[in-house]
Amino acid sequence: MILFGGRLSPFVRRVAISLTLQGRYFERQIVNVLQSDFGGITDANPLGRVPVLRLDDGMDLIETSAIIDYLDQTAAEGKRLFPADGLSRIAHLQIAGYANGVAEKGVALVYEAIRRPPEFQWPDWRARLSQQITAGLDHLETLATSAEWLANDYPRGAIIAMVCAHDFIATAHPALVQQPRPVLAALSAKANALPAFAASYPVMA
Ligand SMILES: N[C@@H](CCC(=O)N[C@@H](CS)C(=O)NCC(=O)O)C(=O)O
Repeated sequence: MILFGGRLSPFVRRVAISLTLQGRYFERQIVNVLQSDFGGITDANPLGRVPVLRLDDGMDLIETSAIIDYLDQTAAEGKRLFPADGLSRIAHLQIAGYANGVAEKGVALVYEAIRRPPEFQWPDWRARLSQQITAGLDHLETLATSAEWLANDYPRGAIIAMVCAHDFIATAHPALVQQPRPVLAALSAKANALPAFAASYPVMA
C-alpha cells in the first residue's frame, strides 16, 4: 500500500499510525497539496486532498475515517482499532469525531494564519477558529480521562485521533496549548513513547 500526504497533516498521521500499529507494510509518498498542481495528487483524488491510501490492487481510498474503517474491516485478529459494534463503537467514534473536528479547525487556521497573504487577513475569523480549537481541546481533555488502552499498551483508534489532533495543534498553533490540559498532555506523552507515534510526529513544512 502507498500512503500519500505530508508530514504536518494530522489526518495522514492518523492513517500512518493505524497502519503501523496493525503491523501492515506501506510506503509513504510525501505530497504537498498546497502547490499549484495539488502536489500531483489529483490522479488519486480529484478533490486534491490527502490522505489517500492506495491499496495493493490499485484502488485509492480517501477520507480518514473511511480509510480507518477499511483497515478495521480487514484487520488481523486482535488488531481492530475501534470496537466492532454496539454503543461502545458509537462512543469511540464520537471521540474520534471531536478529535478530527479539532484537527480540521487547526488545518483551517494554518491556511488563515500562515498561508493567506497578509493583506487578506481576517482577524475575526482567526479568532473564531482559535476559539473552536480551544473549546475542542478542552472537551478532549474531559474525554481523555476515560481513554482505554488495549493489552500491551496498544492504543485504540480514539486515542490515536486525540493524540494526532493534540500534537498537530501543539506544532502548528503552540499558543493554543499554553493552558494546562494535563490528561491530554499525559496521553500524548505516553503515545509518543511508542515508535509509531514518535516516527510520525508532525513537522512544519
Ligand atoms: N475530512 C478529511 C480532511 C482531509 C484534509 O483536510 N486534508 C488536508 C491536509 S491536512 C488537505 O488535503 N487539504 C488540501 C485542501 O483541502 O485543499 C479527512 O479526514 O481525510
